[in-house]
Formats: sequence, structure tokens, C-alpha cells
Amino acid sequence: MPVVDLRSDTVTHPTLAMRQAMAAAEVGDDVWGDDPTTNRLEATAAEVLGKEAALFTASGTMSNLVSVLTHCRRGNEIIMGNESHMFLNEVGSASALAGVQVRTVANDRRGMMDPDEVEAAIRGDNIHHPPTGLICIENTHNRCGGAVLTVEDTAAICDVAHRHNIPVHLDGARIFNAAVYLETPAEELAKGADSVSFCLSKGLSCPIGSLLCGTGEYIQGARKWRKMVGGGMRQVGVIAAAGIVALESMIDRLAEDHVNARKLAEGLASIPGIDIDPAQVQTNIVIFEVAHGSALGLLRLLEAHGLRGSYNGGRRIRFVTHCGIAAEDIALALDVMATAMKEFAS
Ligand code: TLP
Repeated sequence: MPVVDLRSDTVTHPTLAMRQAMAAAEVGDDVWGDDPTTNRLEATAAEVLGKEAALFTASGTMSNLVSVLTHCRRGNEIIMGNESHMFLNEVGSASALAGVQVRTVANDRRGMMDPDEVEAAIRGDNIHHPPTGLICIENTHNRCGGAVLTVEDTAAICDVAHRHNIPVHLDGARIFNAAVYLETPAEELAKGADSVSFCLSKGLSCPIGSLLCGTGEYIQGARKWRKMVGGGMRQVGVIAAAGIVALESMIDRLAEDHVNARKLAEGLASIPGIDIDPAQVQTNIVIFEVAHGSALGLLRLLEAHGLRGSYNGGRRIRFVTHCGIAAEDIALALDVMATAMKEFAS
């Protein structure tokens, strides 16, 4: 039985070009700064994001944690969206490991926070209050269905933050999906943010890795924090090599994933018992609700038919398109969905 795996774009495998580059990579001890391939990846990432420097980390979760550790002191409060990945899906690392308290502001349907609400959440110098150390945004927004923040959205949050001398961290795990959708360079989308993390291991198809980008001084500090959390790696050029291939050749093709996601959403909208507005689907994430019954029950049924999605809370299911999914897989997924929904209704 063919399996269409739409659980996440993290299920992607390294391409042949990546494997070849990995096998041929020149390496050295990166903790000593000796790995030429990692140095090249970091320089490329910094350039693409329009920042002075970058740091290769093991994961998006590690990049975001290292970012919080570098920007903040224990006892700070940090502001982020109530639907953000950093708040919901990073094991509480900011509080558990960085010793900061998280304060949330509502994300709207597109993952944007109201700049006035963000400003109202910033602490003054009251002796009772924790000082606000960081404001975090996310682009594309995972739980808000892969919606994008525009250059203006990011600027609006950065303006508020910087007026209060607070830095902004952008969780740009899928920033290139936003860049492709908006036809705007990632550098423009990162403008104003003091740090930005992005993932190689999602739509860009690498096996491992994220990058944290910022000023030279900030990245020097972040390198030390990465070491402290056990993320100093040695001959890591074998992995970084895949990242260079990804930045050179895997960004533009994300447009195909967006076309497939939109087709999937349009097909789902025509199936009775499914609630979705296809017009909301901008990038590669498709979130829909089952009108009746349990989303977990439907996922089990779909799995038995060879279609995989992930549970998104409540009655929500998430499908994510990626380079392992072709137009035929979308057609197959929709057939399976239509059949399963009939079975599910009965
Ligand atoms: N997201 C994963 C899961 O953790 C939910 C996924 O399948 O989408 N920021 C954002 C916006 C993310 O979506 C993710 C991963 C991360 C950070 C963390 O990246 P990793 O998994 O590399 O730690």
C-alpha cells in the first residue's frame, strides 16, 4: 500500500546532491572553528538572512533556546504569541533552562500579534515586575496554518520592541516558505529582527540542522551558550554540507509545495464533514477541522488507508506538503480522504 506522509515537512530525506556533498565534505573540529564547510554554511546563512553572522545548531528548538539564553537574563519575562511554537512545542525550555517567564499575547488567525497588545504587555520599572527581555515572533506561523507575516507586520512589532529597547527574535523555522509566497527576499522578512532562526531540516529537506543569525557580537555569545547546552559539534561539516546544497537549490522549489497544499485544501473543502477555508492556505501547511467526531479517530482510519497527518488539538488535523509529495500524492490523499470520511460518518 502506498503511504502518503503528510505529518510534517520534517519527514523529508536528504537529496542525492546532499548525500554526495556530505560524502565529499571537507571537515575539521568546529568547536575550534576549524570546520571549513560549517564556516561556509554559517557565512552563507548570514548573508541570505542579511545578518552579520550565523551559528549552526542541532535543531530549531536549540536555536530558539540559545537565542533566549543569549538575549535574556534569568528572571526576565519574554513575550510571544499564545499559539507560537516556542510557547507550545519546545518543552517549556525557555522557563526550564533559561529561567525566564513567558507571557503570551493572542495570535490572530494569521499568527500576527496586535502591536498595541504587545506594547501593553511590556513591563515598566515597577519593583514587583520581571523586566521584559525579549519579544518573539514566528514566520511562517505553524499553528496558524503556515500563514505569513509581511515585512510591515514584522516592522510593526520591531518598532514597538525597539522603542522600549527590547530585542526581537524571529522564529523563522519556515521563513523561506514565507519568502517564496511573498516573493520577497528572506533578508527583507528578517529586517528589524535582532536574531532569526531558520530550519534546514523541514521543507529544505536536510537531515539535521538550524541556523541562528544575528550580529557578530550576539553570535559570539550564542556560540558559548550553544556549547553550554551540549551543542558544540566536531566534524559537523558532513551535515553542514547538506545545508549549503539546500540554500543553493531547495528554496525556489518550495513554490511546488505551496501549489500542492492549495490543491489539497481545495479538494478537502469539497468533502462533506470537513471545515476548511482554502483561501487561508498560503504556504505548505493545511489545517482543517472535522465537523463531527474525533480527529484522532479519523487519523487512525486514515493511517489504515495509507495516509498520514498529525493531530493539531481539538478537532483539528494538520497536513504538510514537502518535496516527497507529488501532485499524484495529493490526488491519492484526496481519494483516501473522501472514502474515509464516508466510513467515518457511518
Ligand atoms: N515543528 C515541528 C513540530 O515540532 C511541531 C513540525 O512538525 O512542524 N519553530 C517552528 C515554527 C516549528 O514548526 C518547529 C518544528 C520548530 C521551531 C522546532 O524545530 P525542531 O523540530 O528542529 O526542533
